[in-house]
Amino acid sequence: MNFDIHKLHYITQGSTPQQHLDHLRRACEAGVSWVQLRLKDQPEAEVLRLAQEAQRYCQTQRVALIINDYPHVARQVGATGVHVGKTDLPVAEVRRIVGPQVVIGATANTYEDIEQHVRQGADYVGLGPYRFTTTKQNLSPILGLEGYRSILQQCQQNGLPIPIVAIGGIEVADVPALRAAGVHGVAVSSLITMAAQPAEVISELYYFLN
Ligand code: TZP
Ligand code: MG
Repeated sequence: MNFDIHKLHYITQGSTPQQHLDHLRRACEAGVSWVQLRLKDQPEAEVLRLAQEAQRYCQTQRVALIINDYPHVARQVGATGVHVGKTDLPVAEVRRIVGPQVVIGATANTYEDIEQHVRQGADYVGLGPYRFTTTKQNLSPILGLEGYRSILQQCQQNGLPIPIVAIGGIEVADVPALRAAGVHGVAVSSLITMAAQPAEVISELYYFLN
């Protein structure tokens, strides 16, 4: 399927499930149109409950909801997509669970990761981390701008047809160089969650992404 993968992805964070939902709503009210519910260390039943609530809200706002880690939950709630990382199910297996109509995003840290995700049918790749961040545990090696340049160059040389979204400690000022390197978009969590004026940050991000 040819999905419209948005250029700005907001990833939830929070110390309680309710905080994830509150942050998700705040980000949507401030202008994001693509959000990833990223709950860690919760029973699947709780993830399902929150995903249902998030999906109801996102539908009223015409926001795309991506569920991190849980393909069955994504399918059950009718989410736009699911995102899987290196320690989750492989993309091909996720596709068997969710079918052709659901967006699959997958995390990559190397060119080889991207190649594998493309081969298995991913719809976008989250490539990172750009720089150190405390938002994610067990970070893969930091790529920095040079890492993106070299990986994206390999993608272009080999004609890998997939939108690549940069992630990990990204700030507004990073976006022009990342776009020039060839990324499709960026995924951010703290930048929007911690912003005193999230709408301003979001409009700056869109300015550089469009
Ligand atoms: N994957 C790589 S870095 C990261 C994830 C989920 C966290 C991104 O959050 P932040 O706060 O924008 O660094
Ligand atoms: Mg995961």
